[in-house]
Amino acid sequence: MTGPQTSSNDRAAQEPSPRDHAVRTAPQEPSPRDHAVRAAPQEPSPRSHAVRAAPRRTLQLAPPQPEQGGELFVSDQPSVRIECEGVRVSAVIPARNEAGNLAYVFGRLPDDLHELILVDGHSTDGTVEEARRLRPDVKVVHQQGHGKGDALSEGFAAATGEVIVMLDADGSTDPREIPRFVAALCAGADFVKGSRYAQGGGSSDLTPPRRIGNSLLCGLVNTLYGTHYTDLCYGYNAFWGRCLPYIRLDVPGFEVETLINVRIARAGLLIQEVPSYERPRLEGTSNLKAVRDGLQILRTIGLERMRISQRRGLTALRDSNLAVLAGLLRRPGSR
Ligand SMILES: Nc1nc2c(ncn2[C@@H]2O[C@H](COP(=O)(O)OP(=O)(O)O)[C@@H](O)[C@H]2O)c(=O)[nH]1
Ligand SMILES: [Mg+2]
Repeated sequence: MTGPQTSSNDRAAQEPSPRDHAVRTAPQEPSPRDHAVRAAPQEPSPRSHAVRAAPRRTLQLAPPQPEQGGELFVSDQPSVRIECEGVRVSAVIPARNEAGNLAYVFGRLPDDLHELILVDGHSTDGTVEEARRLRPDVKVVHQQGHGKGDALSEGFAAATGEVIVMLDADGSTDPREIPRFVAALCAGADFVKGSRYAQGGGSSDLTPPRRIGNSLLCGLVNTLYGTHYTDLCYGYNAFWGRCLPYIRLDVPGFEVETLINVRIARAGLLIQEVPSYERPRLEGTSNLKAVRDGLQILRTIGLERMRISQRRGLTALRDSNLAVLAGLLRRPGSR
């Protein structure tokens, strides 16, 4: 937990600008095998064209080793390491009454993590105490608002690593997959998205209604934004901290992953899917209600689309006003 501190608050406060694009290193095109998802930006810039035309290169990722069937675990397994030199990785874990699951989750974290941030959502089961008992170095953020989206927003703001990994506290997302996510970032991706549908991924947690809902919503986002996502509503992702200004989280609940995926795609960043295996939560019950939260996700997709259209309209209006003004200014000189 050492090294220079970069404030994510500062980063999040910045508005994305063309300069942000210009300063980042040109990402490499991943191979189709690695499920690269290239978003077609809605308002392409010269920069995003340049990125898309980058030469292809195969990303060297650790081969997926899914453990099928949701069987339990193990803290006596050999430890894993991220091994991406000079890159500090912050793990952000939202938790609401997950005390019984933390030993499993924390026990599987890579040894060389820069920091572990647990965002507590007003838990009443001793989650915070258990987290501190297991990992005295854990950074606890006491969430002010409510919901997973709000928790992630507060957790991202507290992160000081160059890379942020978001995963769940219920044991469904395996922390031992973190090196796979970080390797894809270090190989050139801007944003790495876990996918249960990519080859080598899977889920023993998805119920039929959730599977259908996820697939319909994913299809809708792909149609609207020209993406090729294979999974949408999954909470295991990793990204460079410099992507935060593009994400600008402003939703409280489970619609958060969808919003992140839409905004990252709109920004024209290089998105890489990696396979991930989701197990059923170990203890406790899910906070998600399939119908309520499914409808909220649908609403979020619609609102985001409207927001983009309004912005486009305002840009067009501004451009036409500027053209009129330029015409008026030219007249005296042209006489
Ligand atoms: N801090 C915080 N964490 C939450 C909240 N709601 C859900 N979570 C966490 O988000 C993760 C995913 O939530 P979960 O209930 O398992 O939803 P599911 O995986 O979609 O069934 C878990 O680690 C939860 O503890 C919340 O309001 N605040
Ligand atoms: Mg869960």
